[in-house]
Amino acid sequence: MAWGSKAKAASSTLRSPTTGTSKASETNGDGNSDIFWRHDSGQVYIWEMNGLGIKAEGGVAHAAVPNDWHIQDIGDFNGDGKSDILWRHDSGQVYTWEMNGLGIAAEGGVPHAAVPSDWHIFSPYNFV
Ligand SMILES: [Ca+2]
Ligand SMILES: [Ca+2]
Repeated sequence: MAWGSKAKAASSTLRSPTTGTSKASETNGDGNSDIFWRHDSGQVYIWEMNGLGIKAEGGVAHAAVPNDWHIQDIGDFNGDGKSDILWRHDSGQVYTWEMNGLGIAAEGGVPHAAVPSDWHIFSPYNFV
């Protein structure tokens, strides 16, 4: 699947990469947290963990994500027990990846106007 059209427009203003990041998540539903890596180039990679060992690993089959998109947080947005990725663009756009193991089951922009940068996501919680 291709990154959203607005993300493609943003890639034309790609900034120099700064630092890579990683976050723990639960992408395959086995109850063990997994490690979600992001390279300075924008590539993303997952380690499916089993204690101290890596059960499986691989790059997410997706184009590199420009550095003006940031991993804002991780939550289970579709309630399938697997963590999903919450992206936010410098413009305020919000985008999600619904993960399934090393792959993306679905992705898309949250149908809402861009949220100005002076609004900050505290964390995804299950309010209802
Ligand atoms: Ca897992
Ligand atoms: Ca999920």
